[in-house]
Amino acid sequence: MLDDIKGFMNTFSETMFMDVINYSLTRDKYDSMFLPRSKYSDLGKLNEVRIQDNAILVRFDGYDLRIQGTADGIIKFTWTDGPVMPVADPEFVKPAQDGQMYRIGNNTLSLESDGFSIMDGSGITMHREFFPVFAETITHSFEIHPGDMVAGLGERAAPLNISGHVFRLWNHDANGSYGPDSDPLYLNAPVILHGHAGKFTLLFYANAGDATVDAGYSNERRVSFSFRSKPLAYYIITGSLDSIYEKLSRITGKPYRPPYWAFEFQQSRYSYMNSREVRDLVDGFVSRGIPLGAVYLDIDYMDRFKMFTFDNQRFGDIGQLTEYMRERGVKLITIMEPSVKMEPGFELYDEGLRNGHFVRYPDGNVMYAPVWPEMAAFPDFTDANTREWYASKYDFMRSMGISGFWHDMNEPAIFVAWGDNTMPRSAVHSIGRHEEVHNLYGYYMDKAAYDHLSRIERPFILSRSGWAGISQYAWIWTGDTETSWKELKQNILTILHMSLSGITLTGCDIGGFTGSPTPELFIRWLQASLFFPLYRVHSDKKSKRREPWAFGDHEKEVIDVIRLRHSFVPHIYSEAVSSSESGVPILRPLFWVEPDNPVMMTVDDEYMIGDSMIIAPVVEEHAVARKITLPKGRWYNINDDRIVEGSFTMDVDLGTVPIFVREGSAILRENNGIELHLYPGSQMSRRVFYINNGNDDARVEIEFDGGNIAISPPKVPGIKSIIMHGFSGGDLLLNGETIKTGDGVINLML
Ligand code: MIG
Repeated sequence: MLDDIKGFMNTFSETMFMDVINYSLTRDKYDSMFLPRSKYSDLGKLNEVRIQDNAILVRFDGYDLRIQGTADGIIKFTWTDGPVMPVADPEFVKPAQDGQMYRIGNNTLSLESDGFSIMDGSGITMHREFFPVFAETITHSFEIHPGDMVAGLGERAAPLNISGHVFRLWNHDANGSYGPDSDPLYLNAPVILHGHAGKFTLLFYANAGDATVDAGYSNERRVSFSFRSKPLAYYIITGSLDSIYEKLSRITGKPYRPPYWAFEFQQSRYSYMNSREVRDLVDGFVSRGIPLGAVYLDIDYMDRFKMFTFDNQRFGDIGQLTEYMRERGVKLITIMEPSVKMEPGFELYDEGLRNGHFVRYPDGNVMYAPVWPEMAAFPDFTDANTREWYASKYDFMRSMGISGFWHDMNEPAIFVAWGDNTMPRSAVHSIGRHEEVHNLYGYYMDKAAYDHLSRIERPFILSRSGWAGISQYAWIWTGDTETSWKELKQNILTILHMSLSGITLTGCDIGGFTGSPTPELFIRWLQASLFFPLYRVHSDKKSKRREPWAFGDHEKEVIDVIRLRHSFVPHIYSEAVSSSESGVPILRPLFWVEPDNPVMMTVDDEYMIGDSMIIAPVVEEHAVARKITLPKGRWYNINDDRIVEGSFTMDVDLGTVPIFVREGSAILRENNGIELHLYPGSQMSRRVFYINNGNDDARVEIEFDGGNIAISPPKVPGIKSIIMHGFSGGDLLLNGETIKTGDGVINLML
């Protein structure tokens, strides 16, 4: 505590204490004067149901409900209007009436006395919901059963199955450190997956305001969303898990296609303080031959935390630094914040003020609040002109050689003396009151940068906050996690909840943000994160150094994991391209492939990469053995090419990373050039992968049919060699030509 106050005094000027108190007072004053007390009128009774154009209209006393659906399993319910959300409606088809039932595409909707049910083509009830209750909040509920899977809601420090818990949807700076059960966190997405009897339904609410989600806590048979603001509009999506996420991405936006380099190992800390330190860091990697894709500059690179500035003393030679790094193949990424220092004469501030780009109070006064640059104004990113104005400043950063941007504090986070550490609820944005659109602040900051930068290249933006669909603009990391074994385990699930919310470009601070991991914990964290799209070491100011060579006797083990990751970069990249095509998340829980097996619902310490690989990282301290559960089918242990199945226990040491490849798969590996590893199977299978060559990605298809393998196009561009696994003698046909495989692995030079 005393330490924190001392730190505060060293960082900020004397007036900062008063600023924090003044802001908290001003916020409370405005909120009490201007926030309307919401009281929604009653639903009343149902008067009429009819089909009009491509919708079913259901008229209640208080509300006109519109139900629309697609041919392939999306049904939209619109009960009210409200602020415009960044969603796109899919193409709706005309429903058909059949007594009390309505056919919408391949689903059937039935109207009941207290709600609706949705049945699939075989007549099985997929979803049953209740008429909403309009009172001080708007509450919408649906039914769950014992043993059902409930997951999603964005970034959650929760178990894999979230039923039995209560959550809040309100993007929130976790105040410097969090562990399991902390709620809410930086990114909330109103997306929830419900699995019952091997079938899944997903609900997506187009609402970015404050909400509480009671997931079977008060009533174990119900999940209830209580929204404080409008709209009440939601999409119900049915189908296979793959098709559910493809359909969700049609509404919320598809993940973008990221640059290849962003998947390489990244080193960060709060903060590398000057150019010298960064050069030494890069030299440290280069001289040891450790792969390094990017280095981050945290807030101390700026001149008094002013955006788009560099401290002259410490980073006066920024252009030379980035040039030095470029020659060594390393990118530099800078932290960016939404706050614009209130300082007359500071051009960014003057321009923003002059052109009305800042968020205001309802009476028209600009809303100022203290954060790193002390009193600051905040761009209204919900406005397209403001977005373009702010994002055009990134050109300066690019001209200094900065390749990527790290969006922090964009919940937005504000320093307060008491109360909520964000903007006043009554503040005004172009699309609504802050309380109605709060969860979109970071999303629109990311969109600003993305829209601008993507005109010239594939951008890299790493963001702390966001909303559903954020992967079309930015990557997300799980923020200020504590350094502990339980958080290491938790973090895997936090990432999977994001996947199950359709957010696919994710990662964490490897080693945890606050604390200094033992070498063992650090190595296990590197291993557990092996396939996270973002692979970045980052930590707090007070933490011990985390460069690979800071781990003494364990330096080699640390470097081995980083090299192992590096070998998988082409494959993870390929999965990311597939995800940008399909909308299906890269990382998945095991139940994805065996949704009707209750055992798979309980596996919470393994994850899948696409549908061909599983990692079962060791996440227990001092472990000497690891229990592994695999979904049905035959899997290759990647370390010895043995076929394994079902459940078994494996001996492990500190270097063990259990990884399994499904038979009938193709895996790309980097090894001084790209190798294509083929794992033939007993059944026919088809795989698609992508190989990056600069700005293009070559699409390659492989068909496995026993010992007969067909690759198209036959000469795969950019591949150094093909490596066959699992052949013990016998002949193999590759594109019709016989190949003698001999024993084990062979290497085919093309
Ligand atoms: O108020 O920029 O989550 O990664 O190092 C803390 C300093 C601000 C929070 C981020 C963290 C970053 C830190 N930031």
